[in-house]
Amino acid sequence: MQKGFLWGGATAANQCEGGWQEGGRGISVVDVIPHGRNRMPVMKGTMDYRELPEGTNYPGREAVDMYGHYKEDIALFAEMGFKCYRFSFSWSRIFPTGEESEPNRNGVEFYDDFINELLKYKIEPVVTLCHFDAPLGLVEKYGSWKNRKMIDYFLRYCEVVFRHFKDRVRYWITFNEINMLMHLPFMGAGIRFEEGENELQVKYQAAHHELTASAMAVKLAHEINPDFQVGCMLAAGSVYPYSCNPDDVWESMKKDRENYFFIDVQARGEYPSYAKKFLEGQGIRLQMTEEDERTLKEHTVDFISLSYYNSRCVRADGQGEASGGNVFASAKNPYLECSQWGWPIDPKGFRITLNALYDRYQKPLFVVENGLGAVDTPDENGNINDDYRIDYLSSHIRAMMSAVEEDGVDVIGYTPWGCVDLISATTGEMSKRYGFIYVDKDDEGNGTLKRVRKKSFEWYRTVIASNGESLQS
Ligand code: BGP
Repeated sequence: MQKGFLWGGATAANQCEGGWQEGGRGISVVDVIPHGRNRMPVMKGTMDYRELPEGTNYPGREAVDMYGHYKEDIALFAEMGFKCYRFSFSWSRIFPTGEESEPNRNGVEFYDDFINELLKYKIEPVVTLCHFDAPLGLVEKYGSWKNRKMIDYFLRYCEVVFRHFKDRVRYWITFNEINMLMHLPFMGAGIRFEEGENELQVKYQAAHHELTASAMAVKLAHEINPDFQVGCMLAAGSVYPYSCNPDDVWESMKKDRENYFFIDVQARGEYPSYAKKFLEGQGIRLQMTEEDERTLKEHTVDFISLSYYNSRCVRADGQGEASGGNVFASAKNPYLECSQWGWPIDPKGFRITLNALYDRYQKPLFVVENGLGAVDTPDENGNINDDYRIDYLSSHIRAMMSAVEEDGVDVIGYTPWGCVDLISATTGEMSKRYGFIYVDKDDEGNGTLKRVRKKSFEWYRTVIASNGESLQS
């Protein structure tokens, strides 16, 4: 890979930080998302978290307590040779209710120390501003991103952190997996539906608010420091037609566009014509000012970041077996094996996805999530021999390198997801692990939180040291 390629790892506050009531932090959306069968309805916004029974387990509240372990975790990242580390700020740690005029000093100091610790090891911070969390205060009072007021609160928060970290953070990502808003609106954007509400209308209006806020953040970032690099973030994974039947091909194009829509706006600066027609056809009228349109046009992102876990597949007739995958429903692809959680494993699909995104946008790509969620069982000596994870990551890194070296795609970095074990976003489980570092904690929340290097830890250290050349297990 090219010199300076950003090898690293990725996490997010909502799934690893914990410390939900430490240092004056306010309550966040993630603190009210339960483990268990109510998780999906709450994340979808169809069940009100205030109706959850007593005794509910909220795994995000403690998570893996990176709040109390960050020095140890960062030292382990440094030992693997990380060049960068992608993580997110917890918005409600900085603005507890979202509405304060001044930030919470304790919260800012926490990230000060955190970032200084990274810089001590020459690890480049890559900060996601909003990764599945929003202050619950803004959800309660304004309905979160349904409401245009959110833009102002978000920018107030951006301004504080852009100025404060002006000389220490260069890479920023506005909204994690912005397209998740369509699938898990409460988790993705704090949106709950009222009876009788037109859900599609609400979601696209909220999307417009996020898209506008993102463009305004790009503008502000560049004013504060012209060297800032600001990216958008897509839950990516190309959609294959199930067959060469033109109906399947057409369906796959439509499905891809549901996701591309967001990046088309953030990277090309305007609503694409297919989206305008779609919204019109659905009877959706967005409140959008001319000023919004100008902002979108003039402040597109510097790079496109993405998560890739699996490709998707679609049949126009809706028949056949369904498949799992990173949130979106998909048809089962008979050519692919699946993970223990039923997510297809498709390294070639990674190469295809990278090519498709680069063809479409011609902007640098940053792979900020990729990985295999699997059960890890320590052996009698406490070792974790996660060869399955090494296989998955090796094949995906190989595919990414082919995209770069053979196809000419510009990829600037690679940060596998959950480099230290953390809470799964979709299931709330601890047992769905992604890390190079094992954390002793189970699905019920029991465990010492002790960190243990897995076999993949040493493997990844070698990958980074060899700049991707040494991939075999
Ligand atoms: C992405 C999210 C991450 C992460 C990952 C893996 O959608 O950005 O937050 O959780 O998926 O998903 P899961 O945790 O459900 O296995």
